[in-house]
Amino acid sequence: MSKAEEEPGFITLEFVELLSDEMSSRADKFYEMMDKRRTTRHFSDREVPRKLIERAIQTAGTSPSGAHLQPWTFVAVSSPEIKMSIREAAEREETKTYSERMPESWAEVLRPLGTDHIKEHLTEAPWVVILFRQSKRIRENGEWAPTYYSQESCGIAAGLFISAVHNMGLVTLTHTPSPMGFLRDILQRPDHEHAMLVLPVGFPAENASIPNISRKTLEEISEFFE
Ligand code: IYR
Repeated sequence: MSKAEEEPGFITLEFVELLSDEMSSRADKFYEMMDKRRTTRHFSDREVPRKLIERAIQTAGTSPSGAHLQPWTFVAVSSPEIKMSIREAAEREETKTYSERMPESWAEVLRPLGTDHIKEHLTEAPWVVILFRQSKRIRENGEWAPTYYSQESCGIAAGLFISAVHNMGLVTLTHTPSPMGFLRDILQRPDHEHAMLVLPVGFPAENASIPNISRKTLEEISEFFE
């Protein structure tokens, strides 16, 4: 009997070691695939089967989380009426953000990305997925208790969602209308759930454009101590 099997609540990790060539080749291929991911604001209205969205959400649900509380709810919307309500509310907030709330230090870094208060992607994309972060949970005795590292946990889950969408040949955009309290009302989520990210998912529009920007190099983003 292995050590793990003697401990109640534990099982043995199933780990299949890869040959070192296979490890390198998978590392290269995954990086090259992910490096082709680009964020676009221009979506086609072409339909995407619900099964693909379910798979992306399931993949996001494999994320590690604080105390394994999995403090996330993914709300997937394809209803044109609900997408329109979200767009109208987002554009109302974003109009104020761009015209009144945004300091020049923020506007200057957004300019190269070509963003504005018009959020066509919220009605054009066939699916709009909203990630809600759960800041609290109910204990078995009915009392409320906090969740832990829910921002970090949901951030990691969002990264896995974005990777899954890219890997299945679709595009998504990380949209953060601000403030985004209206999403709780429209989507009827409880008070302890906080909208964190809006992710339209679909095919890119024909001739979708992207900013001509590049990524930092390995040297710029890392430091090694050996
Ligand atoms: N929430 C606004 C503004 C915005 C902010 C950042 I930081 C971006 O990277 C892009 C946009 C919007 O969604 O337009």
